[in-house]
Amino acid sequence: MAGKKIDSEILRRLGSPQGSFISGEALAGRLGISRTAVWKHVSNLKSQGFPIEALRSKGYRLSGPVEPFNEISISAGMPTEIIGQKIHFFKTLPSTNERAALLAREGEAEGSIVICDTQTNGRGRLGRAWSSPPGVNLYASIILRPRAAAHELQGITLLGAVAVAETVALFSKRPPSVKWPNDVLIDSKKVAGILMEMYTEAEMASFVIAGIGVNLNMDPSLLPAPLNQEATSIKNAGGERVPRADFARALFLSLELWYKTFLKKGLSAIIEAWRGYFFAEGKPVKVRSHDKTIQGICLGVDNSGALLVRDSRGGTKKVLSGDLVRGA
Ligand code: BT5
Repeated sequence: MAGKKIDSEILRRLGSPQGSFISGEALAGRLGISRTAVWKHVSNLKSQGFPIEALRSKGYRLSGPVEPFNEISISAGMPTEIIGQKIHFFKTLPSTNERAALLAREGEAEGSIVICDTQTNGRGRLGRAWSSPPGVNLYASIILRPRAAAHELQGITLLGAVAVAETVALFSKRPPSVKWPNDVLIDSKKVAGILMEMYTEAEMASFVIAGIGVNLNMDPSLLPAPLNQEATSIKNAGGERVPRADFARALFLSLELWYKTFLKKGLSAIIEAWRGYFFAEGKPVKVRSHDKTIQGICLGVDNSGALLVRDSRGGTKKVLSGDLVRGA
């Protein structure tokens, strides 16, 4: 039996009847594998966030529900009007942003979501990778079609960050913060990243792909160094196991409300909310932008979402894109 098949067979057997223990020996016998192999599979499932309790004298049992994660569980009771009228769910994709852009080019309506369990080529900015293990996190891309000129959408990444931070705050024991331009942190570690990709036609936006990755139940120690020290998940930061479909629905609602605010009032309303989560205003920072590093005191962001930094000579630098490093 292949690894994944064994995992789902273990979950199935632990799930019926709910709550009763089944010994490692019995599981091994039924699956035709060794007890050590059972233990390894169970450890792996636990690290993915499945609620499995292990007692030496009794064996293993499920200590909570294993929620289904698919288009049906996500769309059940979806409280939105624009986002999520159509959900394209996949077990595996190279990248949800890539698939959403393909669909948008073919005319897919605004609000459609591409979401998957795991990505094989999840993307960050500037060709960086986004680690996307199965069974634990959220990887989604939403197609937006704002009628706006490209320059008006410069700071739209902050819209994604506000919606993600607001949703993380609902599910997390620890408060989230935002790091300019596209990170959400818990306890100074990255819990989510946003990749807004704009496609233009004659200076106008033809569509925007809002790509969002949130670490919900992932055990960051499974990531390679140094990422295992820099990343966290809501569960890892002392939280409960997060039901992925519930989180997804809450996120899409928040995104829709902020998107409507943006369409009505512009970016300044988004920036005001974003500031409430920003930790670096008034603090010394280092910003890497292209091949330059700028150091100084962070003055916050301007109305277009650009970062303002006062350098040692008292001049103010405006940074349109880059990476903020805390504690310069
Ligand atoms: C981002 O880029 O933070 C944007 C990430 C967007 C991911 C979503 S998932 C759904 C959608 N489909 C995609 O293909 N992408 C989007 P950036 O600021 O460039 O940060 C990338 C850096 O974050 C990497 O170089 C790593 O250092 C770190 N990183 C990678 N995977 C991570 C993870 N799972 N958790 C925390 N940090 C991670």
